[in-house]
Amino acid sequence: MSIETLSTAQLRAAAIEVLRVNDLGTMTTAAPNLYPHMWSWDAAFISIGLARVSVPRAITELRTLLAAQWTTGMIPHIVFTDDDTGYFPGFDRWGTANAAALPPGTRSSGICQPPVHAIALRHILDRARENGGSDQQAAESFLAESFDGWLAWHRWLATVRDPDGVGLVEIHHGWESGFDNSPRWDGPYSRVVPGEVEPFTRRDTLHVADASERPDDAEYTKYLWLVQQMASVRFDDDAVRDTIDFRVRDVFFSGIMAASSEVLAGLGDELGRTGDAAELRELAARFRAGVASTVDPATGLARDYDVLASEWISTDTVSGFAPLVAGGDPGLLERQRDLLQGPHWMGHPDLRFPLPPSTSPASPAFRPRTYWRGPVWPFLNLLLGWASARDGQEHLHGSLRSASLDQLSDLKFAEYYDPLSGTPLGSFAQAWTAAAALEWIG
Ligand code: 2M8
Repeated sequence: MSIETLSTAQLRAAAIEVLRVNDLGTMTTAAPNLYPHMWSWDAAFISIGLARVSVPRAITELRTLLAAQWTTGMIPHIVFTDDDTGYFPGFDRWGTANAAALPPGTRSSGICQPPVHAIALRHILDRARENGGSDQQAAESFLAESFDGWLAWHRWLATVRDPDGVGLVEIHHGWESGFDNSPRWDGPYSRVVPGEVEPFTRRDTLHVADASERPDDAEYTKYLWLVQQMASVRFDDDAVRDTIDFRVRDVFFSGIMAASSEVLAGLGDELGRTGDAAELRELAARFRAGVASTVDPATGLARDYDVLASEWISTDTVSGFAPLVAGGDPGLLERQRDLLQGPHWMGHPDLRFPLPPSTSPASPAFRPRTYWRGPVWPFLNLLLGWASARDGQEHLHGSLRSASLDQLSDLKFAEYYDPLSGTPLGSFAQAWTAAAALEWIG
């Protein structure tokens, strides 16, 4: 069914139902069975969708996440519910109970994810002001209440994760990127040699139709080895940097850092926090420049950097479009927009919908059904759409919007989609996919 035959009212109602099913009251699970906890960047996108339905509920989502912020400023990538949901690795396996920076009474993982949160807060505030009245009051007081938390988060990323001030965020686990098993990380992971890893039973493979779509056990052993390495130093930031076998400057994370710092600066202006706003604008400029510095002149795509191997990571993945998220030099962005809409990406002739796959179908690394190795991720298209609207690119925004609405009109709200057949894959009723639909509908 395309969006022409399905009414937007039906799509909206179905998306709202997905958010309702995942709603635990003060947090929304990323998906009903596969991801029964709160994930950091999922929560940000979810709150964008929630703001189209209920501003107070959207605020609650971000407030819950922020309540789990570590004393260092880090916002953890998973906030666990109190229930034993069977998700692996759960709170106990993470070993974060021994971390000095874990706030008392909270249960979280010990790594982070990209900082989309200020962008989400901006959306909530905009919706609240459109509504006026108590929504506006609630969003404005939440901004005042939470600003210091978001500022501490950005400062932590800028200092602890970019100690040399190169304008790129260093990550210590593929999970921090959110692009778990992307070809981006094949090189760094090939050099991770796990020591003794405690025995484990995976649960993720129970919730997908075909286990070959997920990372294999050898990959998972490496993921757990890195967690063990961090736990062995109680997740102390400096000690982790000295211990960990995975240190990569993540260009897409950095692009989000740039964009989000700019947005947070604007929110700081509204509160009269002039000095903080100026500091955030400097961060935005630093990370924009960092992202632009990675662009491979031959391909026009941005690259990650493997710190331990001292080498660039060149892949044909959607992360190469980090400059489009970061914003910046008009010439660079124009070249990137041409590439994005060209035959290796949105314009590839075999695509079911003209949307960017996570890996280009023209790349030998492309796997159309395997998680972060090829499928289309709807929430990423929303992010690219937001950035294109910010930059006045109505045409690109419109193309992403109409193709996304067509894709999502299957009402499955899948975690990811096969770019060639359009088949929904991974978890269904994935909350950030439903949120993306709500935001695209508007
Ligand atoms: C996936 O990651 C988690 C680990 O964090 C997993 O595989 O268990 C990724 O797609 C990540 O980007 C996402 O935030 C998370 C929840 O949707 O699932």
